[in-house]
Amino acid sequence: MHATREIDAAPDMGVEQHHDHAHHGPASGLMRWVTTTNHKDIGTLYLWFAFIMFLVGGAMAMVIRAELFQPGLQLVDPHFFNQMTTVHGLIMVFGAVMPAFTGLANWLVPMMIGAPDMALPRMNNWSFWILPFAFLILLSSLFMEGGGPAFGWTFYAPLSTTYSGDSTALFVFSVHIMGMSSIMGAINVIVTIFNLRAPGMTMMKMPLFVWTWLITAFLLIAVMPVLAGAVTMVLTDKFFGTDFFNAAGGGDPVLFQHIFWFFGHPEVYIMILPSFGIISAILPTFARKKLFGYSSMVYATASIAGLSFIVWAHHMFTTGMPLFGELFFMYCTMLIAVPTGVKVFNWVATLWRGSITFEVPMLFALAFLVLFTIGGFSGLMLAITPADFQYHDTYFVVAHFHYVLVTGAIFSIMAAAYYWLPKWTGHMFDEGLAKLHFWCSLISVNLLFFPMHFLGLAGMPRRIPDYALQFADVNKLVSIGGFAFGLSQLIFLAVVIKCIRGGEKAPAKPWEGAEGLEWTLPSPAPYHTFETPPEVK
Ligand code: HEM
Ligand SMILES: [Cu+2]
Repeated sequence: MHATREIDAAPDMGVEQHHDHAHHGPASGLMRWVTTTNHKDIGTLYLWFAFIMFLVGGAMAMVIRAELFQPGLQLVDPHFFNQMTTVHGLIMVFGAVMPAFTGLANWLVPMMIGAPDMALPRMNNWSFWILPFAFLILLSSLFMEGGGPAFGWTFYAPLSTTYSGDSTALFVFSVHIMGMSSIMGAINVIVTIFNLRAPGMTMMKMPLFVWTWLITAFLLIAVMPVLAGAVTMVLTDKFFGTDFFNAAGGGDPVLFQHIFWFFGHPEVYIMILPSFGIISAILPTFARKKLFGYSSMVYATASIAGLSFIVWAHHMFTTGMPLFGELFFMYCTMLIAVPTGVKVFNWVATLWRGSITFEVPMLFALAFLVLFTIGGFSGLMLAITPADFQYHDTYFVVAHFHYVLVTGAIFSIMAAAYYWLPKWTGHMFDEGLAKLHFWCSLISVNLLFFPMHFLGLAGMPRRIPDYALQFADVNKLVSIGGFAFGLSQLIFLAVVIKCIRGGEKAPAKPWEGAEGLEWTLPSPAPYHTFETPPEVK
C-alpha cells in the first residue's frame, strides 16, 4: 500500500507511484507551505505557529500582570480579566507548548530513526492546517457579544454551562478541532516510529526523544477523546437541554471535574514527557558522556505515563471525596515522584564527572533540571491531601504549574531550538545574543514565579483581578518579572531570525559530543531526509 506515500526510497515502489516533485526541491511561493507534505516544512510551520501563539498568549499574560501590578481595579474590568486568564491558559497549552512539541517531532523523529519522512504526509499537512482555524475561532470569540470564554482553561461546570455566554459554542468547536489535530499528529508519530525505522534501529536503540514522543502519542490518543466528550457535554447542557452537570436536572457538576481531570492530568504529562527526551539528548552531548541508565529512562517514562491515569482526583481533594479516595489519590500521586526521581537521578549521574561545557542549549537544559525539580517538589507538597486543602486555588498552585510548564516544558523547547537550530538553518546562531536571552529569561522567570509560592502560602487566591493590600509588594515584583520575561523572548526572536538569515556556516555535527543519526546529515538537512535508509549498528 504505497500509493499515498511520497517517498522514493523504497526500491519496490512502481514507477507509476513516483511523484515527480519528489526528485526536486520544494515548490516555491506560498503554495509550498499550504500544500506541503514534507516533514521539515510542516515542522517549521508548527514551530512558527507555536511561537506566534506564545507571543499572543504572552500578551494576555501581560494584561493580567498589568492589572495585578497594584491592588484595586485599574486597567480592565473583571469580566475581561477572566477572559484573559482563560484564553491565556488555552493558548499556552494547546497553541504554544503542544504544537511546539509536534513541530519538534516532525523535524526530528524521521531524522533520528533514519526515515525519509513521516509515514502519513498528507494527514500531516491536515493536522497542521486545521490548527490556525481552531485558534482563529477561539480568538474571534473574544469579540462576540457577551465576551469570550471566561471560565478558566478548565471550564468547570456550571461556569461553562449555566453562567457562560454564547461564545461557549465557538470555544467547544475550536477545542474539537484542536483535538482532531492532536490525534492525527499522534497517529502519525506512532505509525512513523513503528514502520519507518532504518534497518538495525531496534526499539531499545531509539533516541529517548523518539521514545518519549511515542509514549506521549499514546497518551494523546487515550485522552483527547475524553476532552472532546467533556466539551460536547458542556455544549449539550448549555444549548440542547441535557443535564449531565446540572444537579437540578439529576446531573452532577463534580462529574464534570472527574471527566475533565481524567483528561487533564495525563495532559500535563503530554506537555512534559517530550521535554524529558530533549534533556536526555542535550545533557550527554555537553557532558561528553553517554546518558546514564538508558533503559531505566524508557521504563521510568512509561511508568509516569501509566501512573498519570490514576491520579486525576488530586485536583479535586476539596470537592468532598470519601476519605479512602483522598488517601488513594494522595499515595498514587506521590508514587509518580519515584520514576521522576529515577529520571532526575540519571540526568545528574550523566553530568557526574563529565567534561561539561556551557553552550546555550546546555544552559537551558541545566536550568530545566534545577527548576523543573522545584516544580516537582511543589507538586509533592500539593499532593499531601490535608496540605492541599490550604494551598488549593491559591497562587501556590500557579507557582507550581508555571515551574513545570515554563521552566520545564518551555525551557526545554528553547534548549531544543538552540540545539538543533544549526541543523535546521545551516548556520550557527549568535552565541552572545543567545546567552543574553538565557540569562534575562532565567532571572526574570524566577522573579516572576518564585514569589508566587509565598503569595499562595499567605492565602492569595488564584484567578482574581484584585487582592488585599498585604499582597501588594510581592505582586509588584512578580509583575516586573513578568514584563521582563515577556520582553526577553523578543531576544529569542532576534536570534532565530539572525540565524536563518546567515551567520557562520554550521558543520554536519556542530556539537563535539553529539550522537545520533541527525548529525550524519549535512547542515542544513536536505529537503528529503535519508533517501536510502542508513545502516544502524
Ligand atoms: C512530581 C510530579 C507532580 C506532582 C506530585 C503534581 C501534583 C499536583 C497537584 C496535587 C495539583 C493540584 C493542586 C490544586 O489544584 O490544589 C497540581 C496542579 C497542576 N499541575 Fe502538577 N504535579 C506534578 C507534576 C506536574 C507536571 C510535570 C506538570 C506539567 C508539565 C504539572 C502541571 C500542573 C498544572 C497545569 C496544574 C494546575 C491545574 C489547574 O488547576 O489549572 N504538574 N499538580
Ligand atoms: Cu494532576
